[in-house]
Amino acid sequence: MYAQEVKSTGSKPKSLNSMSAKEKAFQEKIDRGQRIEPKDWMPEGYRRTLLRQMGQHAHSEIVGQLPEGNWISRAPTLERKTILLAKVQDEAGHGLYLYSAAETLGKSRDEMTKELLSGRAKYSSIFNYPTLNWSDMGAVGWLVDGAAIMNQVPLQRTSYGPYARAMVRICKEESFHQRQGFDIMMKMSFGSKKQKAMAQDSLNRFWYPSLMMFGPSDSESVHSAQSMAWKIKINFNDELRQKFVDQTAPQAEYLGLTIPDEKLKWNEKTEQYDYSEPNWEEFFEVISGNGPCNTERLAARNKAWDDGEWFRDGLLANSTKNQNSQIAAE
Ligand code: BYC
Repeated sequence: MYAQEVKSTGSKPKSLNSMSAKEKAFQEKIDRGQRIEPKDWMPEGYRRTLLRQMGQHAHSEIVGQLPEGNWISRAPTLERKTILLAKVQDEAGHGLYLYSAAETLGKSRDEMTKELLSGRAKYSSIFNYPTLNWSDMGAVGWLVDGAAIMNQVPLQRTSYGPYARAMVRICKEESFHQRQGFDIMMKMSFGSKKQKAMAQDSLNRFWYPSLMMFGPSDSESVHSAQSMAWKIKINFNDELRQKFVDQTAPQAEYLGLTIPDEKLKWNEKTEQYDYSEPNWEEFFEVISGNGPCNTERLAARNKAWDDGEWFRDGLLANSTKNQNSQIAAE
């Protein structure tokens, strides 16, 4: 019950020579850096890939509210509580922009929601890990939002207009989220011994799951080649993961915390950090529905959907009534 059940399949991009005239013109438009808009012709595969990625992205924002929502009522001060509340509200907004942008491709938000609730759609692996203490709010903001920004800033240049435009505001808000997380980490790391130990424990638990957010290693990524040819995706998974490690390692050092990786070391030759890969077996288990919190997360979303039925019905009845009285007045 409530497991994610989607099997990944991807196909290699066609060469220009083997494309139909329409496909070729479409690819050349993308290669020139022009945007694709909802009413433009597009290959069915392009539409499906976008719907898959944007749908997963929207679901991640919505499910991503759960691990943090868990701490709103237990935030240590009123100020921290209002900040966290604002952040969680932002995530809801991101989900809504993304569903709206995806709807321009001809699939309704209700359909996408049903795919999430039934376990037919994926959402980010990271949200299947529990948030056990307040310091996890710091680690989530610092690492999870940090990884999200690394992946999402390039998506502002993605080829599909509505997606690229939605990403602009999302990225601005995500960067506030990342800073609030780092601020919590500073308070904890420079606080009492006990607080510092909590911060270290959060880093230990969230480090590898954050690295997994960038997706499997390039050799295992089934969609990268075609998605990059269509500029739905701008960077390879490993490229962004490396950038994230390079950005985060000095921040951990500043905090006086230790990244749980004995191999992590600055490499003078490559001018980047060497680091250990996450446990990919664990990643594939989590995205197949067998992570620590998959069942709990989908059960919570299903409950929210069921509990909100009376409200959706009320809105619909009110809108039908308004429409009918408008028609009667005309
Ligand atoms: N979790 O061929 P690949 C956020 C799936 S943060 C779950 O490399 P692709 C937030 C992948 O979908 C996160 N599944 O795929 C932050 C595919 O399965 P399907 C949301 C994953 O699409 C803080 C299969 O593995 N961000 O929003 O080229 C608070 C093979 O992978 C994951 C986005 O969604 C994963 N980590 O690349 C609140 C950004 N990684 O579809 C919210 C947009 C891979 O064949 N998305 N898979 O069944 C992307 O940039 C890309 O979709 C990915 C994956 C880099 C994630």
